[in-house]
Amino acid sequence: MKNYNIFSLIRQGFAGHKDWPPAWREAEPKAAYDAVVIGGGGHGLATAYYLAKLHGMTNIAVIEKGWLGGGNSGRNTAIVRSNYLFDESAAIYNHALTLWKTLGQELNYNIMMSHRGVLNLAHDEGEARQMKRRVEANRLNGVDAEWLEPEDIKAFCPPINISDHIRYPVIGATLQRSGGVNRHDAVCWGYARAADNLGVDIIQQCEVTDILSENGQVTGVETTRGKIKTPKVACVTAGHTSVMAKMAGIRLPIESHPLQALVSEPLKPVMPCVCMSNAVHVYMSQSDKGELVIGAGIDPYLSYTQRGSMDIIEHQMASLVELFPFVSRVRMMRQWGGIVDVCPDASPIITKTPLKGFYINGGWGTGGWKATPGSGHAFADLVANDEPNAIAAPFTMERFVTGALVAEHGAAAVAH
Ligand code: FAD
Ligand code: PYC
Repeated sequence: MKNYNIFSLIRQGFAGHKDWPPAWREAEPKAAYDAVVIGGGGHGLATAYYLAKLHGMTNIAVIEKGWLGGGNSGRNTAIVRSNYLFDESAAIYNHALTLWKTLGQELNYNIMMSHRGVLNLAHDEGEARQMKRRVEANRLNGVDAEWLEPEDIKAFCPPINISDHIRYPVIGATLQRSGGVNRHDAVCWGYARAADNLGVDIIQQCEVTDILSENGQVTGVETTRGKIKTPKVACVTAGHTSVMAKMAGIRLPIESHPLQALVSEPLKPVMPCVCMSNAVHVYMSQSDKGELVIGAGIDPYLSYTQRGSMDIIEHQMASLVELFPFVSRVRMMRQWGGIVDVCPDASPIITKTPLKGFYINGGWGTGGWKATPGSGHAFADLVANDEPNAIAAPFTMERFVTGALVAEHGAAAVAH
């Protein structure tokens, strides 16, 4: 592994950052691989890294149509938490949270993981009852969770408005102290560099245009840079999961929606934690650069455009200004969108398919960032061994036939 330590940083600084070594090779596609991962977002790169590291599969490639992290991985608001309702979800999101804690050290890359705590607000009695139930369920599953009354919320998050005289008063909140935020592009780059060091070819600007098969078995992929033979294709293309599945003759119960976010001008530290509200569809944290990072619910129509509409912004800002009045004096700088693939139960799909050698990891909807390391870890196991491990098993596509759904609309927070 290349050594990137404080001394190399100082050396590079004095050298004027000339000859800074690329973090990974620009690989040319080979004619054949043991496996191809489609999608160079966090989940795809993590999958490749764990395939190489834990399963000895190093003759593999990650194929990305744009640039690494240019999809949802680079567009999300990087909130990490594991406070989902059901045991199956707690298992996978908590697995991810455990991996996040040491991922920076493992990859030798500063992913700026900050466990600053995540508040989920309740605004009426019905919501409060459901959230208190989730706190109990979380605790049974070893997820740290607390219920806070308004005065405790104010102490934890001083800029919040807990007045009774707003349209949706805050009557309580759940708090996951181990939740927080990290730096999404650093995660992608860290995984990419570590996978490259293990021999994985990372190929950008290469779009997969077809999945090739013979007699029910994958034989390769067609790409904009030629045909690549492989017996295993791992499809990790958030926002385009059903498009890719269709190439393999598979129809998925996924709806694709825009999800947008925006950031303010940079401020001095003012927002100490992440704060989310399902009811009014808004959430906010503050980045280490000082920008307020603000998001909303999905744009309700189906679309493959990576931008959102103005009325969502108007609603989210109106709600935010009530909850955090200081925001009314802050200028907003940038807005963008991603495309999120939403399953009927707001849970992901991690699955083998009727086409042997074709595996799908997608449908994470508005909440897959937090799962990145756990998802990659579990999916690599499935791809290497052709059997889902215990953590991924509840999320196969059979659940849409058997009805064993993992309905997480409440815990999926703002966006569903
Ligand atoms: P992506 O990063 O989208 O990677 C998929 C890649 O596949 C893309 O780079 C794409 O270019 C590539 N691809 C697609 N088709 C092809 C093809 N034919 N050939 C080759 N490559 C292809 N989740 C949270 O947990 N917390 C949050 O705070 C949060 N906030 C969000 C805010 C916004 C605005 C958005 C849009 C999403 C948010 N999410 C959040 C969801 C999260 O971003 C995603 O679930 C997660 O990043 C998905 O990661 P991925 O690696 O699967 O997908
Ligand atoms: O799942 O925590 C989440 C989330 C926050 C913003 C979008 N998704």
